[in-house]
Amino acid sequence: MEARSSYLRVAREVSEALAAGRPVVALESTVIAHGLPRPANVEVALAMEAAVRAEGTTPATIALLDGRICVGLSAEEITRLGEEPGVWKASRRDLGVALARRATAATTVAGTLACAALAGVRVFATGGVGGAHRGAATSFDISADLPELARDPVITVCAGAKAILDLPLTLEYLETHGVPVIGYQTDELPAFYTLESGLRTPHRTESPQDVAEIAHAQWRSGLGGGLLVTAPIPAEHALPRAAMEAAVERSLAEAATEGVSGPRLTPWLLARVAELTGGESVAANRALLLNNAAIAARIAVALAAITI
Ligand code: PSU
Ligand code: MN
Repeated sequence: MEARSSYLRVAREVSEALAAGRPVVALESTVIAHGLPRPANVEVALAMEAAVRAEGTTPATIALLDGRICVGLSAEEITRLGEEPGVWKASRRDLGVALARRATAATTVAGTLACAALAGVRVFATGGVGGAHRGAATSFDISADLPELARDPVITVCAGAKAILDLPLTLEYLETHGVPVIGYQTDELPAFYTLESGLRTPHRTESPQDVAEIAHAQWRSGLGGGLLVTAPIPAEHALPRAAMEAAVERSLAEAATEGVSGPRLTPWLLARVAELTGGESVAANRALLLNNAAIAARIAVALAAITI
């Protein structure tokens, strides 16, 4: 195993699993600190870890604590991220600053991918990835999640991206940067709370085994880079598209009026959409996160079986 810097703390359970070639699934922490309301956030984070374990896999929730990149957190540390005031939202650009300042930082998809890759974790479960915002053609507001998906050899399992974004532009960007977007048992790109987006994914898969074979081919051939698997929310938890679109339109208009932009924009829109759709959206968010955790765990099991 390559030498690890003193900035990286890999939990014993995780490092033992990695050394033995056993499956590990990375989990992000921005969803705990900024993506879900309290107290659901900590409960959902712990439930995601349990969903990963239920598939015979080791969870590695990732965050920056006390000047170190922590891969694998205790329940107390997860609770700290969910409850401590002033937790940073760390994308790739923020990681070095947060380490030097010893900030408590939750990692976004981009931040988590970068840290997972450092630790050698190959599979990651999240809710929705960031993307090109509506108006990105002039604002240039494109999440750092997208280039990071292209950069690291990690499979990311998500429920697509939220309709707060420009989804066609997001797919274009991923194509340009060479990220395979693979629909999980569907041809349609899911839009987080809703099953349908009206957009097709370029590829489709039926099984975790198939995803593992694709990743293995991409990596062992030397091509490298990441893969994005898009799994729709379980149908019984999906929200109706028209109601979602109305909430999204209203939130976007309010954000523009209030001049919200930059890293604040995504959490602001997420919170506003959650308010407008009531508690329903939190229940749906929980359901898709647990679904993605279980799918990622099955992919990790299949990948471990191939790479042994
Ligand atoms: N989308 C969601 N829930 C989230 C996020 C996005 O539905 O919690 C978070 C993720 O951590 C993602 C980040 O990586 O927001 C993207 O932020 P930005 O658009 O500022 O890059
Ligand atoms: Mn942005």
